[in-house]
Amino acid sequence: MDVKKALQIVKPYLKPDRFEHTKRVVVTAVKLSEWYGEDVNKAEIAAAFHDYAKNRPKEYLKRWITKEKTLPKDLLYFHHELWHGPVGALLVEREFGIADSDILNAIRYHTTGRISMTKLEKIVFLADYIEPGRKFPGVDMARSLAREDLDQACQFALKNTIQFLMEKQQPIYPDTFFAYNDLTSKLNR
Ligand code: DGI
Ligand code: FE
Ligand code: FE
Repeated sequence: MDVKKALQIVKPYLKPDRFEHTKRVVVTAVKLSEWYGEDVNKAEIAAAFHDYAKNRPKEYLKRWITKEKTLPKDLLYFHHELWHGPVGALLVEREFGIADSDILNAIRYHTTGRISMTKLEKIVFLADYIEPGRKFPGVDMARSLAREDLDQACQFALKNTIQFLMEKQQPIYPDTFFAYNDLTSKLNR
């Protein structure tokens, strides 16, 4: 599939600003792929679909997680923001026949991260975090690290998110800690 087709598919499912965000994530993911030697088409497709399920009703996402054997039930005990990645990956696989597991995992884990992320997973995770429309404390640091080192940039983004959630007394999904710990021990070796 080419990226134009992917964007054409997702457009009707997304609110206008979400679609604009998606296009910026595509552009950012392409840039990161060129810098870090990832397959540009894979990055474009994963980025185009990463928020495919974002604007579905909470109850709809919950129903998928409850019914579908392959989706982790513990998601239901955490913030509903975490549901659109795993459900999105499942829908994209079923509805459009996208079979590349790396692309599906990049969609699935784009919010939380996880242990042993692939280059593509890191690129989509980071592109989502630093796309030019993002404005929050730390985003400029993340952007500058993104030019230097993919792992350092992802580790910083994870740390910043963990700190942000802790400040708000929010629970943190274990995969986010696994991702942070994994990159941190790699970087300290
Ligand atoms: O879908 P987007 O808005 O583009 O971005 P996203 O999929 O990264 O969603 C990010 C939101 O998820 C952000 O506001 C933080 C929130 N969140 C809630 N619990 C967790 C979490 N993010 C992570 N990484 N881990 C959590 O446990
Ligand atoms: Fe998202
Ligand atoms: Fe996003």
